[in-house]
Amino acid sequence: MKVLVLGGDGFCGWPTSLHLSDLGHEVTIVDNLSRREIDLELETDSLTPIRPMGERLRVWKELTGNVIDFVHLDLAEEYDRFESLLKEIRPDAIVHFGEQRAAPYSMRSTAAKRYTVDNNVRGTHNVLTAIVASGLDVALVHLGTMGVYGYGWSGSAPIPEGYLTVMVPTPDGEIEREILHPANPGSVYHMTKTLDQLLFAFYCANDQLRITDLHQGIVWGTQTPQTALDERLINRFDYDGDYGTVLNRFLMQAAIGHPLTVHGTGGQTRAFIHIRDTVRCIQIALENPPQRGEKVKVFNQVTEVYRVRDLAELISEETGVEIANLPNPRREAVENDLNVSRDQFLALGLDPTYLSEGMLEEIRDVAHKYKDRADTSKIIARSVWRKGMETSPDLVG
Ligand code: NAD
Ligand code: USQ
Repeated sequence: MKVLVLGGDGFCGWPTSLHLSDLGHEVTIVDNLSRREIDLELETDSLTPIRPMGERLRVWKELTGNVIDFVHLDLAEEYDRFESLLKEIRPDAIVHFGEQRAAPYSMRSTAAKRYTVDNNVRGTHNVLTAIVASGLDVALVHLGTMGVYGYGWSGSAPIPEGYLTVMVPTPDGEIEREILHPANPGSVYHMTKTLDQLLFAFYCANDQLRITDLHQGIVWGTQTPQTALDERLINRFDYDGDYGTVLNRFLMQAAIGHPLTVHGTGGQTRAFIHIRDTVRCIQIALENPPQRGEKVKVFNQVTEVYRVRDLAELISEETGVEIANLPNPRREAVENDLNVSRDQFLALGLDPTYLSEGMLEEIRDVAHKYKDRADTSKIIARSVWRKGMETSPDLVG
């Protein structure tokens, strides 16, 4: 297949591009490198030493003989170039990772809120209109998030894969309807993903586009077999208060002996998936696209569910590092349960990497190895959901 990977320089997009190239697909990465620019803005950096795109692609070709092309393009701002690119390459499939993906970053300022909405919603809409304009029968796989459902909204009922069957009261009695699960975003970033869902529903119904939306949980881990081939192919590892996600942050904090930064009581329950399983899920989604005329196919892309304080206790027991309960900079439920349906990927052959197997490898091979690159002043999360909310001072000097 010819595959365009939008956002292919990022944490999920880079290992996915290598995985698909390794399988023999012709991959073209499209990215505006905005994630690297945001690191400069935040004065932080990946814990792992990621190399420039040109070097990454040269090394991949040297080691495997496989060529990946790269197009520097802004999906939100450069519509005409994107439409021309589609017509020129005529891809069979597009994988869309190219959005601003950090909830704390999306809440840190008015400018960041506006940027996140402009970038994500315009970018996704541009992708959809370009597919229609090109007339191509291309399968689109989009990375959505578990956060579109809200956490614990349906109590102990499992969160279905995208759709909910409801009874609608009418004067003539109840009628059964299948609806998109109600949207319950907890940040401006998560809100953009709920808007993406409506765009997909419309273009699927109106233009019969073939779309898969992957509602992914929090991705942890760093390396895949391909990124581990050579240090110059290494994947990024975010640990800062805006972009670092909870499990990788805890693993990095354990490696440098920093107290584990639990927000509040750590009662939030979230879904997780290892990066090795992310790339496999994308492959499975590409191999099982919806037919023309079928509704948007939604998968819950998660393998495990943990409460944040249980994660902290697990890592603390394993490594001896202490736990710190800090003021929570977010507005979120103090405690929530989460029960997620995740049958489709397992039925299609996914064999997950569980935390019990991957945790020590991650601490030893990545977090500990690169611990000297850590800037401890970037660890505490300081982007608050509402002005005036309390945040913690740095815990180490
Ligand atoms: P990332 O920030 O590392 O990668 C996103 C990439 O997209 C970056 O390389 C960035 O430069 C690029 N990009 C952003 N806006 C663009 C634009 N307008 N034009 C071109 N390129 C653009 O993020 P990630 O962690 O790899 O996440 C990828 C996708 O997966 C996101 O959409 C995110 O919402 C989703 N997701 C991520 C996680 C996670 O834990 N990392 C979990 C669930 C879902
Ligand atoms: N948390 C802590 N301590 C920390 C960091 C986070 O207690 O040091 C808590 C947060 O308060 C939150 C939970 O851990 O309750 C998860 O936070 P996170 O930053 O790991 O995850 P989140 O903001 O939800 O976002 C990440 C990705 C996003 C993706 C989402 C999937 O950045 O792109 O969409 O995970 S999900 O959470 O399933 O919606």
